[in-house]
Amino acid sequence: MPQFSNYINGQWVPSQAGSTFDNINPADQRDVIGSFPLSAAADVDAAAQAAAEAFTSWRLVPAPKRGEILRRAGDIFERRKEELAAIMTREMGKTLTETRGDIQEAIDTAYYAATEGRRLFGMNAPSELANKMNLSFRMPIGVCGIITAWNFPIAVPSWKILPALVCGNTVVFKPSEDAPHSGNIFAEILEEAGVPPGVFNVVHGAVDCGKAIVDHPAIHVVGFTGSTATGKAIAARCGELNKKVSLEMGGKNAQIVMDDANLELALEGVLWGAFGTTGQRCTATSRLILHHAIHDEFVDRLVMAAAKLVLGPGLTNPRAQVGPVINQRQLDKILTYVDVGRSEASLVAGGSRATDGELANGFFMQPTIFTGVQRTARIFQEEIFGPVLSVSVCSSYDEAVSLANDCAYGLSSSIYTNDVNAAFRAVRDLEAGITYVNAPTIGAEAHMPFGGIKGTGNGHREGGWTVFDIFTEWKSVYIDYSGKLQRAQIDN
Ligand code: UN1
Repeated sequence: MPQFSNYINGQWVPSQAGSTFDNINPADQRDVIGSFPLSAAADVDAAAQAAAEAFTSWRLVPAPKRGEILRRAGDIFERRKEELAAIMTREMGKTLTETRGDIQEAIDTAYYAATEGRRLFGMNAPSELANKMNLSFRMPIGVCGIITAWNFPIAVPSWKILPALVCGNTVVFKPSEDAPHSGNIFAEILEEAGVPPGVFNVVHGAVDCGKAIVDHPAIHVVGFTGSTATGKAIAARCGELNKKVSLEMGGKNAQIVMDDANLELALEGVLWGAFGTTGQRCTATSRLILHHAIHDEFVDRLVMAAAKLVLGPGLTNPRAQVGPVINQRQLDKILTYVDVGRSEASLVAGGSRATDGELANGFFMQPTIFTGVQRTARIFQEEIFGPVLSVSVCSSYDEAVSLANDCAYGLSSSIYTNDVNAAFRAVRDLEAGITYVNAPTIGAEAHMPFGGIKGTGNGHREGGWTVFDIFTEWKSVYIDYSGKLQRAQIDN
C-alpha cells in the first residue's frame, strides 16, 4: 500500500511516532488509496518552527514576486487538473465534473491572489498637524494554521492558503483526514511553483493534530472550515490564547419558490443545490420553502426528477450525478436523521442506503425528500450534510422569509420569483451571508466575499478582497517632516 508523508520544511517526512491512518475510496471501501501520517504535537511543532523560521525571509519578498509564484501555482493547477480531479474523486467521491470545478476555484483564487500581490492597497489620511504624513499598510501576521474539511479538498484550502501566502504569511496546513492526498498535491504544486521550504507545510492527522495547531504558540492565526461544534471549540481556545480565528461552519440553506417563479428553473436549481455534491456542501440546499399555490405540482415534479438522478462512482461511471457520502460515520448520521424525519414529516423520496450493483461497496445514499416539515422539526433546524431535503409550505412572501430565517445558521439563501419587488426584498430580508435570486444556494464565485452570519461564521469573509482582512494586520505609520516636536491632540 502506498505510504504518504507530511511535508515539513520542504521535505517529505513520516510522523515522528510513526503512526498512520488509511485513506479509503468512499465509492468502494475495498480501494485503499494509501496510509498517511497520524501526526501529533511533535510533528506540528516541527512544521510550526519551520514556518516561523521561513517567515523571517518570506515576509521580505516583495508582494508582487510572491504573487508571481502563486500565478505559476495557478498554471500548474491548470496543467494537473485532470490528474488531480481523479485523485480527488477517488478519495472523497464527488463526480469528476465537480472535482474539476473544485480545482477551477483554486485556479481562480491563485490568479486573484497573484494580482493582489500588486495591490494589497493601504490607505492614507491627512494628518491633523502640518508637515506630517499618515499612512497605513497591510502587514503579514506570521504563521497561519489552516484546518479544512474534505468536501472541497482543493478549493477551500486555496481560499485560505493562497491569500495568506501572498500577504507574506507562512502556513501549517492540516487537510481533512478524509481527503489527505489532495493536500499533498497542493504541496507538490506550491513547491514546483517556487514556494520556498518552510513557507508551506502539510501535517496530516486527526483531532489531536488540529488541537496542536490551534495551541501552538508560533501560530498566530487559525483559519477553519468544518462543523459548528468543532469551530466553536476552536474559537473558545483561540479566545483564551488571544489568537485571530476565522471560522466557516455549518449551514441549513433554504431555497424559496414563490408562486410566480419559473418552476422549471426552480426545479433544476433545487436538484443541483440539494443533491449536487451529494448534499455535502456547507452551501447545499437543505430546506425548500414552497408557496402553497405551486407546492403539490412542484413536489410531484421534484420527486420524479430526484428518482432519475444517477448514483454512482464518479471515477468509473461517467453518467454518475450523485457520488457516495464520505464515510460510514456520516452515512450512519444521515440514516439517523432519516429516522428522525420519519417521525416529524412525510418521506416522499429515498430514505435508504443504495447498494445495487456498482454501489454495493460504497457509502451511497438515495436522494431523500421530506414534505410537511414544520419549523420546529429537527430536520428543519439541524445540519445533516447529506442528500436530504426538507420541504415546507408557506402562504406569502413574509411567511417564506420568516421560515427561511428561523434557523441557527446563516450561510446561503435563495429565492425563485419573477416579481422584481419580492426579489429585492429578499436580498434585503434573508438573514444569510449569501443570497441568490433565481439561482440555487450553491455556486459562490472565488472573487466574491464568502461566509455566513449567525451559527455559520464569526464575522470574517473568505474570497475576493475581504479575505485579506483575515491574513493581515493594519499598521499605521506617521512621518513627521517638520523638524520639530509636534504634539498631537490635547498635548498641544
Ligand atoms: C463549501 O461547501 O465548503 O458555493 C464550499 C459553493 C462552492 C463552495 C462551497 N463554490 O457551493
